[in-house]
Amino acid sequence: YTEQRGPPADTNPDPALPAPAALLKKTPEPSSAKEPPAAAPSGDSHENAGPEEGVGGVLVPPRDPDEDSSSVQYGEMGKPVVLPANLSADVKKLVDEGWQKNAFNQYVSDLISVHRKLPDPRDQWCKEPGRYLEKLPATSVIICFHNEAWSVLLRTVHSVLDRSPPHLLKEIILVDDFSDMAHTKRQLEDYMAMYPKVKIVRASKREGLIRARLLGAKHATAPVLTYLDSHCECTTGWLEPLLDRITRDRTTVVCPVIDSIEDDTFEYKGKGSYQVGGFNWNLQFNWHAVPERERKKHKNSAEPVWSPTMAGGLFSIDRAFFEKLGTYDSGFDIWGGENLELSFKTWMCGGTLEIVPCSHVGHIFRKRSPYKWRSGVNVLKRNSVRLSEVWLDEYAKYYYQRIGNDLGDYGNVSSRKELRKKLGCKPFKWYLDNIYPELFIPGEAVASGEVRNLGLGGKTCLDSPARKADLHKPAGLYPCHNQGGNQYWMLSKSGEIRRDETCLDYAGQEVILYPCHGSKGNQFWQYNSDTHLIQHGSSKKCLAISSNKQKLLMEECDISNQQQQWKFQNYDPS
Ligand code: LR7
Ligand code: MN
Repeated sequence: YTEQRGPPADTNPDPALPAPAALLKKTPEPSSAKEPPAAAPSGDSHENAGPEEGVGGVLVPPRDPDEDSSSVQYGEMGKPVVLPANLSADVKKLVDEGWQKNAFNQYVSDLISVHRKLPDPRDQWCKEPGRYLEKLPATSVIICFHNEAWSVLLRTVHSVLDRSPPHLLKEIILVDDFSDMAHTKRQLEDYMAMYPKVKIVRASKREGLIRARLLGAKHATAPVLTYLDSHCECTTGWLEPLLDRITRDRTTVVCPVIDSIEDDTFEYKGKGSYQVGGFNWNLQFNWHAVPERERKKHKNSAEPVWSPTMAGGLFSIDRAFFEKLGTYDSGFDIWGGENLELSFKTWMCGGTLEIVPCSHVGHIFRKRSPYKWRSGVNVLKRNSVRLSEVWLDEYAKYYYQRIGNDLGDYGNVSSRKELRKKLGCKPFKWYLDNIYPELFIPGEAVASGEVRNLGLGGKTCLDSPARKADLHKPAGLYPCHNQGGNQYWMLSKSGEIRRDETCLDYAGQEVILYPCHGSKGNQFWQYNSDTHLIQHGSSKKCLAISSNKQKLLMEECDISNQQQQWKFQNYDPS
């Protein structure tokens, strides 16, 4: 990209370049003449003012040298906006504050038009005439937010207004989940007054996104509900393919392909390929390649594919079917688990969950959650226990093992169990066998739980965070804590030492975690419960701990060396 070209910030800024503030004030492609500017009116609190303050021509706007500088538009066609490295102290402060409040670069978002154009990531197949049914139902788009940045919220709303055929968009329902940012109050009302399709619903206390979504559904009047996070951008043609699937079968729940909007540059990264949803036994959602058995069903890769789970934030569902499924469990608090609940019951209670590759919506992926949760309660765990109690049958124990079998207070789930019975939903085993056969079942493991070293006092356990970012990093050691989590390992029948989808892997350097490949080799370990040695298949070396208990080692095997001796929890080779 050429955006970073241009003079460094502090050397003779080009006077012809418009200041960001000037850009903010013009609306590049107004859909209505009376449209107000995207930027907050000046005089409002800091968080809305963005680059209006302290800019003074210091910031060098990213620019294409061939372009007339008066028409520079940040982030158009989804291009990244890169701030110069040497910002003035004032601007840097604004940038930092934006990150602090939102966990994304709000300053950059404020520079970008709320109507910016995006690339069209669709396959040609999607655009063929007659691809979609002529008569489609309208939808209510429900967007819940808690303290969303002004420009980001507006861009979400405008991308829906600008890129949905008017007759298919009944209304947009903005559910304010008790935000306290200044712009979420009167200013939002005033702005949206220009758009009769936009309705604002306010929660009277912090509900969390699950109950906020239910509140939105209560106000919705269209036959189809479409949910979006409050930091999305819809691309051309996003809606028709979703509605088409639901019209053909009212029990189909559909998700767009979720493209990424970068948290720092706001670059729109349209994915050429896409993945389907899964989960692990910590009940965390994850993405997978489209399995072979699914791939084989389709002639064209743009056809909708079955997905075991959904990410949660972006989907359309027939309202009556959603109600039949008992919507969401309103006992779920703040965030998390509701996506798996809806996924499981969709499949188990007669529906189908699909990813529709012709529909692309961007989402800002953040590295941390910027808002407050609840203090003192592990909200996610509570939600996940409710989910397990109602839907997981005999498989719930695998999750419980991960949380040290401490279920905590998860409230009452009897009405949810009642609902499942009333609907006559299939068992979770059916779901695993038929919809998600890729998932490794811990019950099929030879051992599961901690892997304790018997040397140096016998208090050291094999430990690894095993998060995505830690893949390929050395596996570690830590005092045994008996809480499951990062010390929960499984020895598979085929000799893998697994943490869900990742396996202990030794290629001659360090012992690392690597996605399980199922073909033994560097991931093949032999455990002898008499000698307590863990011997690596290909190198024949044995796993050991260093004398300072800090490092995993691979050594020549020596039965008499306690630092090579391990005990697998729940070892049962039968
Ligand atoms: O208390 C709250 N009240 C809210 O209204 C907390 C959050 N919210 C809003 C928030 O403003 C946002 O619009 O709820 C939405 C989701 O919150 P995020 O964006 O902080 O969460 P996320 O994108 O990390 O979370 C994903 O998982 C969640 C589990 O509960 C939800 O299902 C989110 O909708 C979901 N997001 C997506 O599916 C987008 C793709 C991410 C992936 C993979
Ligand atoms: Mn989100």
